[in-house]
Amino acid sequence: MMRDAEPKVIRLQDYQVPNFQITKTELHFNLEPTETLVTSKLQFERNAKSENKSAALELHGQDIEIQSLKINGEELTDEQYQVNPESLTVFSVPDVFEFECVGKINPQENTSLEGLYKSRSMFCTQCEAEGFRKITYYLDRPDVMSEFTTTVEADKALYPILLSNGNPIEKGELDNNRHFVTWHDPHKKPAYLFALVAGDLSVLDDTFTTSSGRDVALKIFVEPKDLDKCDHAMTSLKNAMKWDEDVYGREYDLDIFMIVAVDDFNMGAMENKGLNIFNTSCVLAKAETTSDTGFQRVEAVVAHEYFHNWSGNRVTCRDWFQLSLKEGFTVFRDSEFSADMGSRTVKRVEDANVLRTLQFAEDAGPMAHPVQPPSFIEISNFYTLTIYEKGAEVVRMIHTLLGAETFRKGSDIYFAENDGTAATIDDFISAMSKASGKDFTQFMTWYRQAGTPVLNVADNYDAENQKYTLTFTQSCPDTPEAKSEDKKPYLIPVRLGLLGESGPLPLEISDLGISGVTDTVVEITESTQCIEFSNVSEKPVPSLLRSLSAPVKLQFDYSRDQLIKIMSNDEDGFNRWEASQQLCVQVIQELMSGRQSEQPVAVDPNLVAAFDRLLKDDNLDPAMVANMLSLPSESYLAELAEEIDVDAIHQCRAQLKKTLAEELCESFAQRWQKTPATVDYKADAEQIGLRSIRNMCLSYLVASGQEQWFGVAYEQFSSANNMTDQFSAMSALVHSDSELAESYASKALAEFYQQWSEEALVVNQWFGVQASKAHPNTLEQVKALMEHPAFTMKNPNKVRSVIGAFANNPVCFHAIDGSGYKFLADQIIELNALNPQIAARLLTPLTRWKKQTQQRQALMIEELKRIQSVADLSKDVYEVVSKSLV
Ligand code: B3K
Ligand code: ZN
Repeated sequence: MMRDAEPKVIRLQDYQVPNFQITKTELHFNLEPTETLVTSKLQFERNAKSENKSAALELHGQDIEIQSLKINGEELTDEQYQVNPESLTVFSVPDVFEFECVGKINPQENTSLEGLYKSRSMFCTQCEAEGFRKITYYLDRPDVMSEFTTTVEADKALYPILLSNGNPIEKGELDNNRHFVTWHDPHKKPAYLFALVAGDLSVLDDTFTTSSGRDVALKIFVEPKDLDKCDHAMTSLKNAMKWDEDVYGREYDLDIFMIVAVDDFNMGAMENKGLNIFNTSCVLAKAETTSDTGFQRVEAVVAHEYFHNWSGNRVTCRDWFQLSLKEGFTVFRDSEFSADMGSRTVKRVEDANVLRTLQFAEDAGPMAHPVQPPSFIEISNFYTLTIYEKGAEVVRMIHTLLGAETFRKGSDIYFAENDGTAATIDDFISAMSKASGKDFTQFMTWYRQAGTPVLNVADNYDAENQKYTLTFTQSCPDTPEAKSEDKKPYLIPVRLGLLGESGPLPLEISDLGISGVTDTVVEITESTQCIEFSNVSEKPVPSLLRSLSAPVKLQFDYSRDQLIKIMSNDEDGFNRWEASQQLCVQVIQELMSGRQSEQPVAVDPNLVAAFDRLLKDDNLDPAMVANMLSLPSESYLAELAEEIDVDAIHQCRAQLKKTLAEELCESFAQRWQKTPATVDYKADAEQIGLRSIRNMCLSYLVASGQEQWFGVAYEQFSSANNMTDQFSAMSALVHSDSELAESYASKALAEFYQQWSEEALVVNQWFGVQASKAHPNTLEQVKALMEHPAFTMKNPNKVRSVIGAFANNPVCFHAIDGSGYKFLADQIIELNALNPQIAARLLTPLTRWKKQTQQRQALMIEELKRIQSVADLSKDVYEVVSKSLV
């Protein structure tokens, strides 16, 4: 971690093919917590594609104590090689040779959770992106693909289960109560997909028969206490396997597929070939302990990792600049899978919320980067919302432009042409282009430019000639890599329709040969472009960017009447939700200006009436009603603001909620009453919808401040048979700003901990709700929670649920005395030494100072500088902090 010089910038334009390939990789692990011996035998040959025919052998490696180095069985002398902190160079090597290394590593002390480490009592690995080099010296780059054979040897009583990629081919007993298992993976793979697990684990077994009739053994390994929480993950896995066959024609390709759940994990999960390793939070689910969102997350992540078997493993990435090739595509795949398993519109709303609050904010912040970044210092910092979520939106746009059938043809071509290779984003686009005959030259802007495009739309109705014109103007703000004026226009697919008095109007766009439909996609390619509709018999309300057909910020000057019209009449469910959000945004912004000019305004009665109609509408999907009643989040409102006033946002949003609650108390109560409570829990779309509307009503009723509802919420909290209902009730009480609610909330919190103290994931939820409370005491509370016996800085889930939740609690984090910033900076400095990836990730809220008020900016910058001055700053934190101070 120590550096004298500034860390090196790695650039896409400098890419060179590897000088060597490793045809076979044979590994032997002698597992001991503090002294694991790793023996590797690697079959090297010079890469025919490399121009440097006499290149020295340069291997990646870090924190490995070398015991022995051999080439073709001959021990190397000190003069023949050189070791640096991050590499090993052997000066002269033949064209084909065997390299053998015995190295010693210390998994117990590896708190970075990268490479081989211990999570509680088990050994596990995380190699993506560059963790394999902490295990043994290697060409740790994704375009070096090798056939792996791995022997794992360990104490038999402590580690009865020994796993690696592929199929088990040999096992046996050894002296000293040790045993071993040898695994062979027939598929060539890059080192980042290597995995090893050893522990005392229980297993849930099942099988899946592929469409061609092969039986695949499915195994989910967990700690024995969690065996009752694996069924949902198993069902999700089987659904995902079937879906990938049906929708993409992709079959699984090994005889065994394993998932292992571990407690200490930096991310959600990892798609290692045949041996996925998961954060427990993304595998375990049970009605009593897991909320509906938890169930949905398990389903999505299990599917995501499974889908990587094709989009990521069979076809991998040539280099890390191509990361979105596998991640964007796979997120698109998992999102379509979830849409097919549940409600498509609800899933789109959820994805749009994440994109527009979190990804748009990233795109506007100091770490903004294109979906294909041109450079990085630490690749771990680029597992971002832009690579994943925006990358998925870019693939979705291709799907929208081509249509499902042609898109599938393109994906078939992509897999056929690139199977078994390390590919690029251009290879993907070329396959889509072959399938469709479409020229993607302009489309590539989505991969090469950072920033969220703004699409401004104005309309004009010419009643005499029955012509309606929409004028689209696009621009993209400055981002670190380019100025707005130097950016090229995007190809923006805009799905749209026109609403008339009594329903959708037929669309006639003669320039584009469109006629007779009520919904279409137009391609905006110019900086300014007009679309002319003919035979429009009345002035319509345009419904634009339906289903969020492009990841842009749409600006159209809607009147409230128009929004209400879209909200109740649009054919597109997504835009009905979007109109409700915009209406709320307008009303909250109006409250904020009133507050600023000290001339308080009342909540627009039109909004109240629209919400009342929603509550009484029994024809709409309850889940959608709940989404439409859900006010835009504080972070979304902050994203929309030019200058962020966290207190005004919080107070005006709360004021709107309270007003709605008071004025519509009756309607909320009725809807709550008539929505059936859960009897026999299922995590299906129907039940999830009912729970969400019921709990949404309850949260308004509690927000009304009437004590009777505190009692009702407490009663639901105590009697609920599932975590969704239990947690929603507690959460409503905790977040109430009424003093009367406090005693109910603290009673619930105490009982909740009592009940769930043995369930780590539930305790994390308990941490999170307390750290998210908008209250002057929250920071003190957070500090106390960090002293709680269940808290440890070494577990990323705990860190996220206490420190992460606090840093994303706008009012408390941005406390005007700077205490929130100072607190976060202190934690980052501590985490920098323990787990650099988590430290860098947690730093994000502090880097977003540009839109804060001047006073806050100064305080935030001061803390960033304090972090920057720390000796031994990891590359991860260095990159984020230095980019945010530019
Ligand atoms: N590919 C992994 C992410 C690994 C992150 C490494 N820092 C999980 C996923 O996207 O499926
Ligand atoms: Zn992924």
